[in-house]
Amino acid sequence: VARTEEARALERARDLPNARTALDVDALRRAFADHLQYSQGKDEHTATPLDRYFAVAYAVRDRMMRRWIQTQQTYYKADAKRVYYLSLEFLMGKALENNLLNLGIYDNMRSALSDLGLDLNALLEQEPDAGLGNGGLGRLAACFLDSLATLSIPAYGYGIRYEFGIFDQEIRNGYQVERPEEWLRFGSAWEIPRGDACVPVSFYGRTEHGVDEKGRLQVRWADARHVLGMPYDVPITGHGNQTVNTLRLWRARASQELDLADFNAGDYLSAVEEKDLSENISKVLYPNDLTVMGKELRLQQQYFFVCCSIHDIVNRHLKMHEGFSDFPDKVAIQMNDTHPAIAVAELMRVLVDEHGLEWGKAWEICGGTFGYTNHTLMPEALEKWSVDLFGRVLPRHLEIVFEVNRRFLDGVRAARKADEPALQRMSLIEEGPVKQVRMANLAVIGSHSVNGVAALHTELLKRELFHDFHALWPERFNNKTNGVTPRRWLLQANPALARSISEVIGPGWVTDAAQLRNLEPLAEDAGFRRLFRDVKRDNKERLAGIVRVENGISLDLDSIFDVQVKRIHEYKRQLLAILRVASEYLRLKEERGYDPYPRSYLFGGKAAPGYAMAKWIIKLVGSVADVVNRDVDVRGRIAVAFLRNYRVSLAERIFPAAEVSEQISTAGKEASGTGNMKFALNGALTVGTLDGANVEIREEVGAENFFLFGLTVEEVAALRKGGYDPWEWYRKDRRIKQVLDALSSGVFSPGEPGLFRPVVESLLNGGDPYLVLADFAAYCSCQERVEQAYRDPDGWTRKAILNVARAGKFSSDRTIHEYATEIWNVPPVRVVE
Ligand code: B1H
Ligand code: IMP
Repeated sequence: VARTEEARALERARDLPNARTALDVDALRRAFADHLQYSQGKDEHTATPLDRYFAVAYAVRDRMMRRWIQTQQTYYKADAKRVYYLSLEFLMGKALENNLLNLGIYDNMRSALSDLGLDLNALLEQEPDAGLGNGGLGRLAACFLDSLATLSIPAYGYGIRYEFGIFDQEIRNGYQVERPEEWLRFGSAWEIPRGDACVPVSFYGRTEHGVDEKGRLQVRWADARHVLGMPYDVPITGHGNQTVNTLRLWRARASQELDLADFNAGDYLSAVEEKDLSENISKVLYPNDLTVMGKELRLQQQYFFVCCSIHDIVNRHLKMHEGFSDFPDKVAIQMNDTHPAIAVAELMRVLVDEHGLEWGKAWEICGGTFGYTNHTLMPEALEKWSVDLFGRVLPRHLEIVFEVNRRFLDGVRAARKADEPALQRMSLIEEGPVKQVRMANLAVIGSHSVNGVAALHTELLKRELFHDFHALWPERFNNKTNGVTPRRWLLQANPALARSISEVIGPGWVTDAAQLRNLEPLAEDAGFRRLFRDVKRDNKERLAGIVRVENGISLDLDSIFDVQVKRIHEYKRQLLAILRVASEYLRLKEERGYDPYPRSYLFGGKAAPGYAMAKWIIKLVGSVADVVNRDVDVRGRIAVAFLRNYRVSLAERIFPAAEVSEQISTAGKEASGTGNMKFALNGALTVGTLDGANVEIREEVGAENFFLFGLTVEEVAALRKGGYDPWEWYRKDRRIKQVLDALSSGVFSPGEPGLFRPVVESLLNGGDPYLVLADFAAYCSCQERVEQAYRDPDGWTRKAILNVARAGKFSSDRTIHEYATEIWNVPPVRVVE
C-alpha cells in the first residue's frame, strides 16, 4: 500500500511540464544549460568541450530514464521470459550519437546547440570509446544489444566493467606501442553504479562434504577468499520504440568483511594491499584476440562475472517464482564463446549446493537454459585450464565438472552411442602430462543449442571440431550467421548515404533492413548513381582529412580507396595484401609503361602485445608506406597508410569511405567476419576468399558484384595433404621471388637490411601456414579485375549500389530474430509509454 501511495505521489510530482523528458528544441536547450550549470558547475567562461559534451549526454540520459524504468516494470508485469547475453567483451564505442538517433532527437539537439553557437559534431568527438573488447566478438555483442532493444526483446548484457579497455595503439618509428586507454578518467555519463546490489564472490579455499539435518548430502565451500561484484548499469536504447534494456557490468571491489578482519588484526596496510589485489580482477581487458593465455587472473575474471551474473539472474527469477521448475521457461542464457562457460558449473552449484535441488533435476534445468555460440575453429583459441589451477581457484567447480563428466561418459557408454576414442575426445578432461579442463566441451554438454556464426563455419564445426558431439546430438547444432546493426553502421556512420536511401525508399530500412532491396532498381538510375558517387567522394574526403592529420599523407580523392582493417593476425593475411602492394611498387619501378589505376591502400588494426609476427606485419606495412609514399617515381599511382588505433569510432569513418574491402583470410579460418558486412552495407566491393560470411555475402550480392579469388577449404586441405612447399611457389612465380628477395635485401628497410628476415623466414622456412604464397597469383589477378571494373565508373557504381541493396541479410536484427525464435524462444514485449 505504501508503495502504491509513493508511486502516485511520485507520478504527481513528475506531472509538471517536464524539462527532463520533453524532446522539443527549447526543452533540449534548457536541459543543456541546466546540466552545464548544475551537473558540471560551469559557465560559458569555464566550460570545456568535455563539459559541454557531458551536458548534452546528461540531457539525453535524462530522456532515457523514464523509458528505462518503464521497460523494466513492463518486463515484471508481463512476467516475461528474459535473455541474458554473457560476454567477456562488449565493444560499444561511443554512445551519445547512437542514443540521439535511437530516441529520434538528433536533429532537435543539433538545432538546440547551434542556437548556442555550438557544433554537435565537435561535442560528439569528445566522448571516449568504450573499448571493452578486442574485435569482432566484442563488437558483435554490442550490435546484438542494439538489435535486442530495437526488437523489444527483454534482454540483459552481462560483462565486466574493465577500468582499462583495449589499449591505445601508438606507432613509433613504425612499431606498435601500447598505452593504457583511460576511458574512465573523466567518468562515464552512461553508467549508473548500483552499490546496493553488490554480489559476493568466492575463490580458492576447499570443499567440505557433510550431511544436513535431514540426512542429505551437503557441500560447503570453506576457507574461501571473497570479492564483491558491484554492478554498473548502462541503458541500451532501442530504435524507434520505448524499450531501454540494461547492460550490467561488474566491477570487483574488496569485500568489507575481509578488510575488517585484517584491520582488527592491526595490519592496516596489508588490508589495503589486499583490497588492491581483489580489485585487480576488473582492472584490464586481456588484449589477445583469438589466443588464450591460461592466466590465473583471466580465470578469476571469468568466474567473477559469471558468479555475479548467475546470482543476479537467479535472484530476479526467485522474486517472481517459487523454485526452479519453470526456470528454463523464463530464462535463456547465451554464452558468447567459452569465456563464460564456467556458468554451467556455477548454475549447478547454485541449484544443488545453495538451493538443495537434486542433481538430475538441476542438470535438466541447466540444459534447458544455456546456449553456446562458438566463434572460431582456431586451435590456439580453444580454452583449456589445467586441472591443477582450476581446482585451486574453484575447488567446488572442479568437483562439479568431474561429476558432470562421469555421468555424461557413463550415459553415453551405457547407451553405446560412441566408441572409446570418441569418448576420450568428448571428455571434459583432456588426459596427458598436464590434465586439462576443456571449456568448449563443458559448454556443449551443458547447452541445448550450439551455434556457429556463418554457414560455412557451422558446417566445419559439425564436421571437425565437434564431430563427435554432432554425431551424438545432431539436433543441438545450428547456424546463426552474424550481422551488424544498420543504425550505427549506416544511419550513424554514413548519414549522407542514409538520407539518400531514405529519400527514395523511405526510412523503413532502418529497422527492417530487408527493405534495402527496394534500392535495386536505383542501380539503373543515372541520377541516383551520381548522388551515390558524390556521397562516396565526400566520405573519402573526410577520411583523407584524418589521414592527412594522423599520417601526414595527402590521398588522391580520385584513387581507389582499398581498405583492410581488422585485428592483425597471420590467418587474416595482411601479409598477402602488403606483399602485393610491395610487388606493385617494384613493378612500377622496373616497367616504364606500367599504368595501373591510382590506388590508396589503407590498413589498420591492433596486434596482440605478445604476438611478434603480427607486430612485424605492422612494421612492414609502415615501412612499405614510407618507401612508396616518398618515391616520386610512383607518386599519384599508389599511396599506403597505416591508420593508428583502429577502433569503433574510427571504423565509423572508414567503412563509408571504402571502395574495396579486403577479406582475404585463408579459407576455413575466419569464422564469419563482420567488418566484411559493414563494408558491403556502405557500398564497398569485396575482394575475398570463400571464407566465413564472405560466402553468404557473395550469394546475396551476386557473384558479378564480388571479386572472388583463392583456394577453397577443400583445396587448402588437398594442398596440405600433398605436402605444401612454399619454396616451389617462390621458384616458379617471378613476382613472388622478386618481392621476397626485395624484402630480404632491405629494399623496404633502408639502413636495416635484415629487418624483415623473420617475415620471409616464416613464409619460406616456416611452412607458410596460411598459404600466402599459394594464393598470391590468384590474388594479383583478382586485383587486376578490380581495376578493370573501376575504370567503368557507372558499372562500378551499379555494383556498389547493388551491394548496399542486397546487404539486408547482414543486419543483426535478422540474426537476433533467429536467436530469439530458434534458440531462446523469447517473444518481444512491447513497452508502451
Ligand atoms: C572471434 C574470438 C576470440 N572468434 C578468444 N574468437 C578471445 C577468441 O580474448 N580471447 O581469448 C577473444 C576473441 N573472436 C571472432 O568472432 C571471429 O574471429 C570472427 O570471424 C567473427 O566474425 C567474430 C564474431 O563472431
Ligand atoms: P531488476 O533488474 O530485476 O532488479 O529490476 C529493475 C527494475 O525493475 C526495478 O528498478 C523496477 O523498476 C522494476 N521492478 C522490479 N521489481 C518489480 C516488480 O515487482 N514489479 C514491477 N516492476 C519491478
